[in-house]
Amino acid sequence: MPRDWWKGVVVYQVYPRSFADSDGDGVGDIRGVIERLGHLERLGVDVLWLSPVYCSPQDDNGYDISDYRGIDPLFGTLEDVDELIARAHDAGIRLVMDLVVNHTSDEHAWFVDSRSSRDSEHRDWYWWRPPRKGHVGGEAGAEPNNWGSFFSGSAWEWDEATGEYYLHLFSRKQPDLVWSNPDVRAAVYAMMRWWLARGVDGFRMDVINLIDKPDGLPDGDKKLGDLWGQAFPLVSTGPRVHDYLQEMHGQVFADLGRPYLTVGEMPGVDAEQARLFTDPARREVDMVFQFEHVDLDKGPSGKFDIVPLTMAELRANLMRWQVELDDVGWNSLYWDNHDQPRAVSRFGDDDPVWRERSAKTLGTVLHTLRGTPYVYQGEELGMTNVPFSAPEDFRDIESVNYIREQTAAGVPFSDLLPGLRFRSRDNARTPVQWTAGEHAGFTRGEPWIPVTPNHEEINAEAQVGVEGSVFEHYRALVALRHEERAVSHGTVTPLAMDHPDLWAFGREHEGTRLLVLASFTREPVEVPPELLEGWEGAEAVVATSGDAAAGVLTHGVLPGWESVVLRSSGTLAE
Ligand code: TEU
Repeated sequence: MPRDWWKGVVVYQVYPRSFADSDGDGVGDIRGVIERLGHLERLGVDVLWLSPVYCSPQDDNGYDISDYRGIDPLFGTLEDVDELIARAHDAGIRLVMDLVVNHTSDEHAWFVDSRSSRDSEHRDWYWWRPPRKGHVGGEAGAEPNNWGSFFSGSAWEWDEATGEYYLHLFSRKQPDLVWSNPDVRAAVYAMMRWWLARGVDGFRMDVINLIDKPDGLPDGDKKLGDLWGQAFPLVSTGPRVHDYLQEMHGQVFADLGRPYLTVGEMPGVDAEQARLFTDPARREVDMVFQFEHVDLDKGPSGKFDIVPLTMAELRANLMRWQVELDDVGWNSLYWDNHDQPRAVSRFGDDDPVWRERSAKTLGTVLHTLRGTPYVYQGEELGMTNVPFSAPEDFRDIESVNYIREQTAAGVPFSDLLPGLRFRSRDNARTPVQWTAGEHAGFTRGEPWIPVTPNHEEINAEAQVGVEGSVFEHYRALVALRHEERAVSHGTVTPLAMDHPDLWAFGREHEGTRLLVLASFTREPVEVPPELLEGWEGAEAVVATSGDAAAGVLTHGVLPGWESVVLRSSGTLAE
């Protein structure tokens, strides 16, 4: 097995709370994942990334961990995880766990000890700071700096008992760890080795580029209208992140002696940084999740401020990443995950007439690019955003806090709704739609968040094994990556980059050439004739429909929102 085995694979993300509920308590669980492993096998994916199942007060749905070596009873037991690892391995699927070590829960034993007194053993494992000079702790403006939290409000929480503030970039129940403390790092590495010894095959590292905080914790810039200073530019990708990841590699992975995968979640990372993080010679991580393409539609007032995005802008961004990482480094490819809106509603067209075609076409593009594709649960079914309408519809701490903060500042909820509908993380968190039946077959109880009403049309039962379905298209794309080295290892040539509706590129490897053509509009697209020169006798290896393949090969026209992948040993048009 080559060291870079992950170049030829597809990863499937399970958000366990919303995947499948085996015990009827309305929350998905590990046994639910075990019971539905056949779905992943059928799709053909190679790796399962499991979002957190560790012990947690669930303030941020498990991204607030109170015991890294324990499993939350909500999700099951350690034995269930052992069984999941074994069953996944039997099915030829590797298991990657989430690693959330920028912060712990405030209920983690380390933090409980840390806050117990100023000279506790773990005091300097967290960021404790006195009030700002001349201010009284706990009063407005006394925070050590002006940083805002990602989840609204100050990033500092006053602790009356010990008379200091602690830092939390996320919720107040997610205190940040001090990575410059070698004891913190040693404890994290020991925990990682413990999981690897249990059989897991790697880690997805949550906000791993935020672990290095700047010396002196300076105030952040405040733009007009900002309630708090911007912490993000100051904490994103500090220089020591590279040192820490190299140290981690040496302490955790260097002597593992078996295949593994590491992916660093890195908001704000640019392509140049990503090359450094993923250059195999530097031994940091195998790939990163970059955020540029999922931030393009973000307006100046933050994530719920939505600006229109054209295909051309999206394409320009992702193709630039393809080019910049073509000789050194490696891309992760994703349209959505548990933090992002549903891909078909955001980048495709979720009108019932176009939904399936555009979901399939998004799949075609992502799965034929160079990099490792990630499928987020339900994406392979073309699941959509949710028609939220009232404040009570939201569960996610980010949305709930935002609604509370904005309405308290006098903004009517109706003004917030469009942004929330478009981008609330809850869009991705409604239950996976297994059947057209009650609660979409997710639970026999009451789901923790209602299923999306369209589960009657969009569900696995209606798609698995059904020709032409989104699921079967994704299955074909996964198989193509396994079989066709031009997909997994080929070079990429962006084509027709000025076309407003056609996303086109070539792939090439050892004499095999592929041409990917994808329409991002409802109207038929005439493929520029020069693109098709030399492709007359080509084979359509994957297409969203027979019509799409025939349309391109016989008339040079791609029907609306359709896509094809052509294979030939002919010459790629320049
Ligand atoms: O997300 C980090 C992150 O930067 C954002 O995607 C975040 O979801 C938010 O939208 C910022 O506006 C990771 C996890 O994926 C997320 O679920 C956690 O809430 C977060 O870290 C904290 O652990």
